[in-house]
Amino acid sequence: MDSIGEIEARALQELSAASSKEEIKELGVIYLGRKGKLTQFLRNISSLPPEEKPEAGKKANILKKRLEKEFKAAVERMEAEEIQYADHIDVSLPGRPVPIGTLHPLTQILREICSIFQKLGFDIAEGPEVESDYYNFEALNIPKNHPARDMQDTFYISENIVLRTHTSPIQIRIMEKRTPPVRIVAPGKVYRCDSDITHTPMFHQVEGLLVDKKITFGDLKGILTAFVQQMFDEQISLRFRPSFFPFTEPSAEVDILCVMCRGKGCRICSQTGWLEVLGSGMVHPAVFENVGYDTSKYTGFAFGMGVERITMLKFGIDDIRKFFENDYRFLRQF
Ligand code: 2NL
Repeated sequence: MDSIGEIEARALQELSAASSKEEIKELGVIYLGRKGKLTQFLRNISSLPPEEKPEAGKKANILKKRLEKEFKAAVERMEAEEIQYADHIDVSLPGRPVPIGTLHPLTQILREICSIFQKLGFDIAEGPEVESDYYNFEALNIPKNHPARDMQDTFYISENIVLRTHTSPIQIRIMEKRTPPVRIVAPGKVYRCDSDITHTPMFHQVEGLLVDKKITFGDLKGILTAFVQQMFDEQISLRFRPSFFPFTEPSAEVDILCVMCRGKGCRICSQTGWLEVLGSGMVHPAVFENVGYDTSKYTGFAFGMGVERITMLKFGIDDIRKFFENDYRFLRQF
C-alpha cells in the first residue's frame, strides 16, 4: 500500500498538471471517490498495527481535507479563466445570422409611384414640411375662409406658419424658380389634424405637375391612364369623374374598378363599384398668375394621390393605423 506521503505527493503533482475542470474532477474520483486511493487508505487503517493507527488516521484525514480544498480551488481558478476568455472571439465559429429587414410598405409604394413617373419623364422635387400660409394655401388659390384653413383641419405653428397639408407648395416653389417646361413629381409627408380608421395626423402624398405650351386635358388623361395601368394592371378599367379643387379647373377624380367586387358593389368601394385613386385637373390660371407664368402661353395639369390609400389597395390592408404601429410581424409580410 502507498504511504500517505506518497499519495499526497502524487495527488498534488497530478493536480498541478491538470489542464481542465474535467481532469480535476477525475482526480477527485481517483483520490477521494468511493474507491479512491485515500478512501482506500482510510479503510485499510484497521489492518495496521494498533500503535500506528492513531497517527495514520490523523494524517489521512488532514490530507483528505487538504485535497478537497485544493481540488475545489483549482476548479474555481479554471472557471474564472473561462469567464476571462469568454469574450475572446472564436473566428472558427459560424456567424450568427442577422435577420434581413424589408423596406416599409409605404416606402416601397412611394418609390414605385415615383419610378413610374420618372419613366414618363418627370423629375423628383422635395421641399420643407413646415410651410408658410402663402405657399400652402394662398398661392394655390385656396381662399381665406376655406375649411382646409381651419384650426380643426390644419396644424398651425404660428399665425402664418403651418405643417404642409399637401405637397403642392413644393410645386409652387419650383414654378417660381423655373420657366416651363416643368415636369415634376413631389413626394413627401403631409399633416392634417385628423385621426380615425382612415386618417392619421401624418400621411404621405405624391403630387405631380406638368406645364408646357399646348398641354390639354387629353395629356392629363394619357399620363394618368399610363400611370394607373402600370401601378395596378394593364387591363384595368378606369374613369375620370368631374370634381372640384380650388387650384384646378376643370378637375377630375380618377377611379379604378373595385379590385374586390369588380364593379358589383361591396364594403370596400361603399357599394359604388369604383375606388378613388387620385385627384387631378388643369392648373387654375390664378395659380399660374401667382408664380408669374403667362397664362396665354402656358397650360398644364396637376394631380395628387395619397400613398397610404394606394398601398392599402395594392396590398389589401384595411386599417391605415397598421402602417405606424411598427409591429414587425405586420411589416415583414410585404
Ligand atoms: C388629391 C388631389 C390634387 C393637385 C392636387 C396641384 C398643385 C399645383 C397646382 C394645381 Cl402647384 N394643382 N395639385 C391638383 C389636383 C388634385 O390632389 O386627392 N390628393 C390626395
